[in-house]
Amino acid sequence: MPDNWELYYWGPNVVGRAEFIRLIFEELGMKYKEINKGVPAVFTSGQLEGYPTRAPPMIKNGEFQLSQMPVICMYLGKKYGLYPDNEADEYHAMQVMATISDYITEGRLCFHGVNWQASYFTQQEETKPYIKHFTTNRIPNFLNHFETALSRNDGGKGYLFGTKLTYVDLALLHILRATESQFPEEWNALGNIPLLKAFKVRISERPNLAAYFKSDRCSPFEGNSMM
Ligand SMILES: N[C@@H](CCC(=O)N[C@@H](CS)C(=O)NCC(=O)O)C(=O)O
Repeated sequence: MPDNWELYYWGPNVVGRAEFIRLIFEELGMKYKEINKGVPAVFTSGQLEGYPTRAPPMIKNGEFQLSQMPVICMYLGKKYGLYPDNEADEYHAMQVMATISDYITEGRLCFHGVNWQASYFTQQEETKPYIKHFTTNRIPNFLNHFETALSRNDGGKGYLFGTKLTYVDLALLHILRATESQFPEEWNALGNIPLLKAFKVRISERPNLAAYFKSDRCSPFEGNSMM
């Protein structure tokens, strides 16, 4: 039976954590159906059948459903060949994926420093120092680390691991696009991440991804949070 994936999120027009998963399906040229359950309460209340999911994104194929974005990416990467080919790279890829998850969590937190669940627009003034701290200290800290990780494979001219694209390259692409979009001044001022900047251009130009970015399936970043 062919795989028939559904992607559950806040909506097809919301970029967020679902985008990591969309990039995998798009790169693979796989069809997927977006299901908008509207509010996370649908997940926490246990209204969904099948294995419990606390918060979106979630993927579903037949009886099988899975949440936690980094785990979904690893699962799809392994299943469809976007995966490192040796054990050391396999676990280093998981390490980078976990660090990417830390980065977006910190990035989101700084826009919601007063109330994690309330809209940014209710805490715009109070969050200014948190955002400043993130852009001044944390963006360079994380991106310098990713620059170093990339440089360790083939001088940083190809992929993070080995000689082919993996799920973690796509995740790295997403956070670089998000960072440039949300913090253009800081992004442009970052002079010490040349490999990451070239990587972002190079991976974005892959035919399926380039077509996706031009399509109406790809929504713009909202501009009021990390992504
Ligand atoms: N660690 C989880 C975080 C999931 C998460 O925070 N989902 C957001 C949307 S991007 C949400 O709806 N959260 C509701 C909640 O946590 O109650 C992941 O990476 O998937």
